[in-house]
This record gives sequence, structure tokens and C-alpha cells, in this order.
Amino acid sequence: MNQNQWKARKVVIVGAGAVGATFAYALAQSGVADEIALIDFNQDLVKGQVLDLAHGLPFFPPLHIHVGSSADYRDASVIVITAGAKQQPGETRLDLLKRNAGIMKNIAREIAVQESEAVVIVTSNPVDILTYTVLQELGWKAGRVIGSGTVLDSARFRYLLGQHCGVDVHNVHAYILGEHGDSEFAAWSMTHLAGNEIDRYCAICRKCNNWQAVREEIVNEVKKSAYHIIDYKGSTYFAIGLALVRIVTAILRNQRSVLTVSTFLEGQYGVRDVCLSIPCIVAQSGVEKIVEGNLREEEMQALSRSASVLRNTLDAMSK
Ligand code: 6V0
Repeated sequence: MNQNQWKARKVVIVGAGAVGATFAYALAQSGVADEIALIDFNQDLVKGQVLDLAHGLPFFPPLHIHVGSSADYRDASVIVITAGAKQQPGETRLDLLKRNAGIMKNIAREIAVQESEAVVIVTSNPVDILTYTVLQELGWKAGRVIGSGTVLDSARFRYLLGQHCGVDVHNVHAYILGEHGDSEFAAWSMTHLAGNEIDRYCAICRKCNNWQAVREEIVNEVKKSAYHIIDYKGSTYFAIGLALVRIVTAILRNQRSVLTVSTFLEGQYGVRDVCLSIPCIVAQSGVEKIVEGNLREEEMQALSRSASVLRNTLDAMSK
């Protein structure tokens, strides 16, 4: 390959707040990207974040990091949106949502103007709704605009299962599906520990007297994780930063990794016209394939409930 053919693996991060900066720091350490451009409408903040990160360049793998602008969308490989407005006093959740949807639409328009060929990853909350908003605005092929979805929740689930069962988290395969939010659910039928389906693992292990109650407790803990962290320290950013590195790595390295990103469904699992999380094969083009596994009846019902919650929100937004 000659120098003219070489294309930097460039990641543009929109939003240099807690999530954007933590993700940039983790991505810089990973060595997966050649170039990182950070964008934020708070110019002082973004300059400060970039300077602070740039001073780490002697310790990072080779990298070009700089303050970006919308022109950086043009040759980006991946654009990660972590921008978001905070709730104002007296503002309803729906009003905040509409304001954040407006921010997403503006960013999407700027991406479109630059005729970007990137894959777009939305992280800003509510992530499923805002992923849908960006996808609609861009009008691209569904898999090219994805949300971080329940990749973080699935990591929390794996962590808690691993802790409870005394098994290395890397040997726990488990997914949280549906909405990244209160209606999410655990796909127990897809859960494997140490090479065994969870039911078989529990039968061998016999650690729990009432495994059903333990499972419920673990799922509740997954759902409450973000609330606990927010109570303790105001916001969450380390694990989501790493989850984003995982998704971006799957894209930049064309890994075909199975990740529960939020993706637009067109009838899969009986769900259509919303973005939510199910196991997807993530590669260079974004979601390359949706894996339609066999969910149990109660899991199918939970997925359908999640889809309804999201559809109702989308309908409320358009009023
Ligand atoms: P933050 O620290 O307030 O950072 C948000 C940044 O966005 C600020 O620096 C703003 O200046 C910037 N911003 C706002 N509007 C724009 C715009 N139009 N263009 C460029 N920059 C803009 O928030 P934090 O980083 O903690 O969170 C960011 C978003 O991620 C929020 O919506 C969170 O709810 C969401 N999270 C999503 C998670 C997930 O799993 N999907 C997990 C954690 C946080």
C-alpha cells in the first residue's frame, strides 16, 4: 500500500464532557484509532480536554489528537455522539428530550453536509430514541447509525453474574436486551457460563437455594446500577467509555463482534420502526447482521413491551 492509499482511522467525538473525554482517554490508550477529533460547543472545555490528553501523547500509542469541527466528519471512520443538554429547572423530561433531539438533528445535518462515510454511534440519552432521531435525519442504511444501547448494561450483567457465581467475567456470556432503560430485560435463554447454558450451570453448581430470586435480584441490580453511581458521584463515565471503545474497535477492526447495540428493527423478533438492543454482528459497516435467536415467550413479551415504551415516547415527541 503506498502513502496515498493510507487512510487514518479517524474517530470524531461530539461532546467533550465526562463521557466524551473518558472515552477519548480510553480510546487513545487502546491504539485502535490513528486520529481523534473532539468537538464541543463549549470551546474552553474542549480545548482544555484536548490539551490534557495531548500531554499524554508520549505515553499513548502513536496518535493525532486535536480540537475538531464539523469539517472533520468528512473523512471520519466513526463519529461518536456524546453531546447532551442537562435538564433545566422546571423543564419536563419530555421537553428535555425534545431539546436533545434538536441537538441530534443539528449534528446529523452537519454530518450529512460533509457527505461523511462514517458509522455513527449515539450514546446520549435516551439513547434508543436519539439513535432513531439521528437515523431518521440522516436517512442512511439502518446499520450505519447505531446506539451504544445495552452494551454497558450487558457488561454490568456479566460483572454481577461473574461475581455471584465466582466465574471470570470473560467466561460469562450474557445479554441485556430491549430499551437502555427501565424496561430492559435479561435474555436468560442466551446466558452461558463456563461453556454451559445458565440452567445447566445452576444445576451443576447448586450454590443457590432459590436461583429464581437470585436472578431477579441480579437483574434489578443491573437496572439500578446507573442510579446508584449517580447517587454516589453524579454521573457515570468509566464503563460507558470502555463500552464505546469496544464498539469502535469492532468497527475499525472489522471484528464481527456480537454486541447488544441499539439498532433499527424492521420486523425482526416481531418488532418494527424503533431502535432497541438485540444481539448484532458489528463490523466495518456498523451492524452487519441482526442475530435472530430463539427467545423464550416471556422474553419476547418483554421485548415487545420495550418496543411499546419506545414507540409511545416517539409518538409523544412528535405531538
Ligand atoms: P456532560 O458532561 O454534560 O457532557 C455533555 C457535553 O455535550 C457538554 O460538554 C456540552 O457542552 C456538550 N454539548 C451539548 N450540546 C452540544 C452540541 N450541540 N454540540 C457539541 N457539544 C454539545 O454529560 P456526560 O458526558 O456525562 O453525558 C453525555 C450523555 O451521555 C448524556 O446524554 C448522558 O445521559 C449519556 N450517557 C449515556 C450512557 C449510555 O449507556 N448510553 C451512559 C452514561 C451517560
